[in-house]
Amino acid sequence: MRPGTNLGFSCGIVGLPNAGKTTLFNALTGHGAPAGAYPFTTIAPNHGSVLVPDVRLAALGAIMRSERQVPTTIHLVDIAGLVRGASRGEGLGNEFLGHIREVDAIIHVVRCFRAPGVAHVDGTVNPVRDVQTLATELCLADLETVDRRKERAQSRLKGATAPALTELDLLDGLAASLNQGVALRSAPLTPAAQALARMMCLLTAKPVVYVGNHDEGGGDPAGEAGLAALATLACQEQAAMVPVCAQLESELVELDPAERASFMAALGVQTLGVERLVLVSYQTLNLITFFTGNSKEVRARTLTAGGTAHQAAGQVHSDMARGFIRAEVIPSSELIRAGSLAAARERGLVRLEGRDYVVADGDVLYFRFSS
Ligand SMILES: Nc1nc2c(ncn2[C@@H]2O[C@H](COP(=O)(O)OP(=O)(O)O)[C@@H](O)[C@H]2O)c(=O)[nH]1
Ligand SMILES: [Mg+2]
Repeated sequence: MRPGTNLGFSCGIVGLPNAGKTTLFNALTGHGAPAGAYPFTTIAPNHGSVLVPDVRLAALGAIMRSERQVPTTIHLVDIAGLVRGASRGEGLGNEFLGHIREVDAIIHVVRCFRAPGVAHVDGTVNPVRDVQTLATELCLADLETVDRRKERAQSRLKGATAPALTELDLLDGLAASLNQGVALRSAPLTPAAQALARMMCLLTAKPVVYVGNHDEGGGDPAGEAGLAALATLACQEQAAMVPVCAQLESELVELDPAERASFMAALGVQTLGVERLVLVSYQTLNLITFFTGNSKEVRARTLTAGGTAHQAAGQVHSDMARGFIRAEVIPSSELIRAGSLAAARERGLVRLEGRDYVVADGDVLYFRFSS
């Protein structure tokens, strides 16, 4: 699940027990994993894929007369609720944090709904306190990882090699931030320290998106105040916050599209929070979409912004990257305006680009390669 591979991009869902993580996972994936009003309902992590909505796909499918339209996806991992002391093995323990070491970004679900029937580990609903509880656990978990690596670097130091010395300095810098409870993503790190934190898959170095999980319809001043407090906290951290009604949306996802539309109209809901969340996560991960297609299928695919035509070819197939010759490129907006690839070619809108061409969001790519 590393960036730039065919396995795609992934987000790990974290939060206290009963924050609504599994409910959100179900709303995102339409999976129907069991959610319950007791802490630790989730034991083994749930894995799933979420479709990234993109209106350009349908328009391109119509132009290419494709039989199938295949949206791009983000991989999701929903883990057990973490409690205070998780990094020391409380609750289901630290091993569960291991399930999210490999993800590219973190979705932090924060409870802003009251629901007296649903227990809260700390008795009351308080989003800012809950964020801090979890953030502390993630810092402690990272600190443990850093300390273990420091021990190894120190033992190598007996031969006093320069790399071990440098690494030890970098690790000390990481530990200093974590000891102050500062997430590495917010710490003023040198590029070398940032690279080490990423290489070690440290949790607090990953980008985060906060989800304020609230009840629909407003009319709950405490819930509204909680959302506002969470939004302020996210702003201070320069992170994104998306309000989502996970319970409602997990029910809507079960309906067929027509029924869902009429329910949403009746509730006065225009867009689903989960759709906004997917798009915000996409932006947070600095991802773009390009398209490939023919009469069989048109497909949206994901690339890190700044990725080249050669890397894009590698997303499609390793053979295409290996035998890459050139790519024909046209922005989807121009192809859609032209009405067909033939018309676009006639008007000279299709460019030939080499392997180092930097792909733009929305580009349609036709690869020429030798097999
Ligand atoms: N009222 C209300 N209940 C919710 C909401 N989201 C989740 N729940 C309920 O809270 C309980 C715990 O949810 P779950 O998704 O299992 O939490 P997790 O422990 O974070 O995975 C379940 O009974 C859900 O139905 C919400 O937005 N509003
Ligand atoms: Mg759960």
